[in-house]
Amino acid sequence: YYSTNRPIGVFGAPFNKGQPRPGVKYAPEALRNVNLIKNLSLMGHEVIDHGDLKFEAVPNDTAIYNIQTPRTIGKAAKQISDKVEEILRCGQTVVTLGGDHSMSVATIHGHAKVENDLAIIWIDAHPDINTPLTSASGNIHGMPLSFLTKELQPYVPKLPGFEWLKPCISVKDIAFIGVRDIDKAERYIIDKYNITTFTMRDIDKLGMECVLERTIEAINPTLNKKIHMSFDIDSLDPAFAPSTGTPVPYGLSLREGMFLVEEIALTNKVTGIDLVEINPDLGSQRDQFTTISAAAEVLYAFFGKRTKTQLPSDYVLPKP
Ligand code: NNH
Ligand code: MN
Ligand code: MN
Ligand code: MN
Repeated sequence: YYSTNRPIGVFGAPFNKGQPRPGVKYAPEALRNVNLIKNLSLMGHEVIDHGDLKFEAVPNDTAIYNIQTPRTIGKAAKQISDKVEEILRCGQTVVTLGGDHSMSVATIHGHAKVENDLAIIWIDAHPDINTPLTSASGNIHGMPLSFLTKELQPYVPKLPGFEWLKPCISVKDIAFIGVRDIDKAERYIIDKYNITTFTMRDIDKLGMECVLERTIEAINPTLNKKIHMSFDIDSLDPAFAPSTGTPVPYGLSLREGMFLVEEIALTNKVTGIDLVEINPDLGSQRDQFTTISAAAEVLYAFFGKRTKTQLPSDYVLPKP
């Protein structure tokens, strides 16, 4: 489990303009309502709650390349990037509660400003590496990694609102885990740059422990880099996370997801975490509860619930 002595800095990024379903902005509130912050502290960590950011629409934000509100998204992303940078500069491990996955363009950017050599573990049904020119949907939540990777810049047009963004990672630093819905251009990019990818089939075949060993071997073999863990709730099977915008069948079981993050935590290298795409507006009340609980449990697993029992230093085993 996570056992560095860094405090945990949590903030909410209720951002929803990277895709068309507005309810994803209620996820930070829903996670707070299940006492996420208090439960993390109960695991023995120092937790600092930095509250939720507020975002504003930029007026006259005209569409470009099928992207509906580029300036509004770019402005929010700048706020998120600055917040991540600020929290890391306080020496805290930053946990960003999304929001849709477009926010990771910002969290990784802010993280890379502080840790200039960063490895990215992208746990998702989707690889989110479309460019504005290849995306069929125009939804930026399917594009963040194309904006961030140096190698792809010849193919990525500069969007209005994103002038501040500097590509800061390499395709060599990314690993995809749990992917099972890959668009044409994404397939091409993954093959062309040989991006480390573990599909559901690879997980079945190798087992999760081996998948993570190979991930570290590929992107951080000497563990000299800090790790950014971006967890899209749609990596989980819809049975465990039905309330998400683009559920994809045949995904990770909840226990597989928890084991994966427990193993990642053991590296003691993670300084940034995203938890994204939880949409408390979608599905039945039961679906919503299932999804929010699953998201919280994934985070608790990372931070040591069920592997670490809090024991007072003066504990005495009672004698009869
Ligand atoms: N690949 C699709 C797109 O570009 C879907 C992306 N949706 C996600 N990504 N939820 O994680 O729009
Ligand atoms: Mn995603
Ligand atoms: Mn996804
Ligand atoms: Mn092994």
